[in-house]
Amino acid sequence: MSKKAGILLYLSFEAEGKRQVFEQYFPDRSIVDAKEEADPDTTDVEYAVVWQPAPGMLASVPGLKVIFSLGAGVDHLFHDTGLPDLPVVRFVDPDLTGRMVEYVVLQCLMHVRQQRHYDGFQRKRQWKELEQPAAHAFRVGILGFGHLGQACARGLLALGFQVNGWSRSGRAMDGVASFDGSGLDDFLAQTDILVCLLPYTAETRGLLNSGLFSRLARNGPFGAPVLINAGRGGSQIEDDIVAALEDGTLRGASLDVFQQEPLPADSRLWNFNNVVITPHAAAVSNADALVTYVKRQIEQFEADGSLENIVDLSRGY
Ligand code: NDP
Ligand code: OXD
Repeated sequence: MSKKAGILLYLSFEAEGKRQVFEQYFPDRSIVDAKEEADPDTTDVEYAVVWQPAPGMLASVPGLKVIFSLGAGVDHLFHDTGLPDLPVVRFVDPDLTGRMVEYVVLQCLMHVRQQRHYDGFQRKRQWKELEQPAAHAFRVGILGFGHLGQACARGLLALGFQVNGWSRSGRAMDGVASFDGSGLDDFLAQTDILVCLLPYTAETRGLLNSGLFSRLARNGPFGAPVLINAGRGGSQIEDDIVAALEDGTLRGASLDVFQQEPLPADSRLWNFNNVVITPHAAAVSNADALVTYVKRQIEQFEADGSLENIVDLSRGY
């Protein structure tokens, strides 16, 4: 079998057999693991699949043509100031999208159905019922109304939630009130549950702060609003979240992403019963789904030069 152009992998985390999956799907291409190999031979490499690549590593691959991000987000690439001027393709796939919908719907229901309170009662063997508003009484505001935000909106609408979406361009969807970048205040004033699915860019850095929390609705079923962030930790100010939970500005939170990951053991966020913490696990990239996606894109690229889901590097997402 004649060898086709090779693929370079660089995954900053424990890759759990991803290399083997690539080798299985691409028997006719060399797979070079630049994280694991001391002196990787990249002479025939034209594609790279990466998560947090070492700065300068991609620029050192002479024949590189396309960079694939292991995830939907691409901020992990930008600490490499020498990133070569090549197309960057991000991971957009029904498997990952479905996982994010599961996470967001679950977290909305956890708060709406007051699950953490019931968990507390159960631990104390207490038979106690709380007043329970229905899903349709809650306004879920989704910050970042792109691929994932819109999919989550569909899941929430199916359960009866009211849904508002905020995006730079004011993306529209049937059954959803849309707000553009300039409509943030109106959007927040109508939000009982704030779901952040924003990419991390210069504009979204630190957006989830005290000032923003104080502009959320306080006339919803529970009075105080809830924050759910599965976008990026750099968009949140954790000291402000702690303060807002302590003074009641926020009723609760579900956080999957953090300013520093892993979340340090001494973070005060661990202390709150009404904060659901997960380890950046809302929507992992499944190996088979990822490799199938990369394979399809490479075949298409080699056939006609086209690629899907190319990142606009000037916007940062
Ligand atoms: P998209 O690019 O499809 O959507 C991004 C959305 O954010 C768009 O609606 C965009 O507006 C909006 N946006 C970006 N910047 C601004 C801004 N400054 N002001 C207002 N709106 C803005 O991305 P995805 O939906 O696929 O993914 C979103 C993010 O989710 C990823 O970047 C990643 O950080 C995170 N993620 C987290 C995972 C996890 O496991 N926790 C897993 C996967 C992704 P417009 O539509 O106008 O362009
Ligand atoms: C992603 C992620 O961006 O897992 O896909 O965070």
